[in-house]
Amino acid sequence: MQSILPLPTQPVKPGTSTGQHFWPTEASGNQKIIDSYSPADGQLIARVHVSTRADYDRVVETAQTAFGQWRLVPAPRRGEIVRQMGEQFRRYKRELGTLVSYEMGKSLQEGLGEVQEIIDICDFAVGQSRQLYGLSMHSERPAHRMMEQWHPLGVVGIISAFNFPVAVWSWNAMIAWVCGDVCIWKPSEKTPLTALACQQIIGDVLRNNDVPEGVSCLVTGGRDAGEWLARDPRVALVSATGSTRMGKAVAESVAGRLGKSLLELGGNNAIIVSEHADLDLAIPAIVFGAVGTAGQRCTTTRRIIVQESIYDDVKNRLKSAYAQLRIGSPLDESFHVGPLIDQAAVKSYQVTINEIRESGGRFVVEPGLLDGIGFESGCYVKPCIAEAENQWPIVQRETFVPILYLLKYSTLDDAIAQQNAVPQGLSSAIFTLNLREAERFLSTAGSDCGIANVNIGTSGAEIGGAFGGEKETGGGRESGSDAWKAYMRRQTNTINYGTTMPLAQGITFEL
Ligand code: UN1
Repeated sequence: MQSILPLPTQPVKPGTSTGQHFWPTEASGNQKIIDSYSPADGQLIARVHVSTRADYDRVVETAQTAFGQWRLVPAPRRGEIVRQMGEQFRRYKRELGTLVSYEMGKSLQEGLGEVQEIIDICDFAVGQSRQLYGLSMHSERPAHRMMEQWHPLGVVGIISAFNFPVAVWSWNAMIAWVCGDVCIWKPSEKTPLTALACQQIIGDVLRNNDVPEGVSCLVTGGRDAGEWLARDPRVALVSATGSTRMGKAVAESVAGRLGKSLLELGGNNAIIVSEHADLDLAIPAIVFGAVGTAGQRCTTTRRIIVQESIYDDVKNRLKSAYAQLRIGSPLDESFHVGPLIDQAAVKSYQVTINEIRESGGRFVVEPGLLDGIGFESGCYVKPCIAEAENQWPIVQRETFVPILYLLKYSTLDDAIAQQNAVPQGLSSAIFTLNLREAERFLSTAGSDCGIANVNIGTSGAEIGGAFGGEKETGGGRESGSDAWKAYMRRQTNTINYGTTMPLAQGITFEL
């Protein structure tokens, strides 16, 4: 396939996204470069400089200086700037969505959907900018007033994953900005070009509004750059999305300096399909949840837990639905499923398939690699379904590929127990038309996940809700609801407007 976008021929550099754009990196011969290949066609689409430690330090210093000014800008005015960014993303939706699809490999529909999430969070953040509410309390002392205020934290580090290369940044950055923070983004080294594109898209807005250099920064690289952020006491909050392994490393480093972290890690999401389910709703939801983004969402449906009386029926319907899946270039809208991100992901698909067979799993829909014309990148695999058991180690792990496990249950208690009996706790769903079952699933004795849905699937969460999960998913919440509080510090204020100095708890202290 020919490149569909005007792509830079020289390596592009990270830095800050306002006036000067990019830091002049030392022109040393040993400057490291990230090569970004498209999994769609295997083409090299960009060469991006890896930030050096010196680049990183300059970025943090600039961000710190910018914070001193940005925090003084009234929040609704910061919201107005975010509103203008939303307009820019509306303008460039097609281009950015296409680039997301090309660099990451998700279908064009989903690439455009991802940009839509950016637009939505911009709108949300604009409203939020006028609603950074603190409470007021009644003091126990006469002529005293108590209240709380929310102040910005400072520098926020955002570590994002390849699977949502731009949306997850925006959930963090747009909210952090209206809160008065400044952001340093370290995108996945697998998708650096989409991150640079976002910096370019908002650059005009920042310049036109005289936003100080350093409010929006980018550092590129792999594990090293992530560790710099995690260990750096100048970075008040590190928001990290990715694997549980990465999240544990970040959490330990940040906790070691008593910093704040916000973690969005692995999921092992299940859908319970009751005998009271409307299968015309359930089947498409399961299939989209399992094969959308080629199984590379943290909300991907990985397990379905089916009531035994309808097990064969569900199995057969899924088989015929999977038989209709069309796999091919993500940029061609007639295909449902695109490639995996890279050859390493294909390897983990193959290793997982072997382990399923060794554990005694039986494939209802067979796995396989695709080759030949259109599949030259070697990243295209067949979504598959295996009958398995929940306690198998392979089922307990999150593998970021389109493999769906089919499990069976007899009672709802058993189904909920299986659903919860994994280390992760991100997203979950039940399909039932029975009110008692639905309410039980949502009750304290129901799903233990951060997201629990009724009659919709596990993926495709809207930005208005708080997004995140429990247990090994990390406990963080991003985007909607009151997730903004994670980006601010709470200050309790007590003001004495009287003429005496009463102490709390009735203590007297006479001089
Ligand atoms: C992720 O996979 O990291 O709910 C985020 C969804 C999307 C976000 C997924 N809105 O599938």
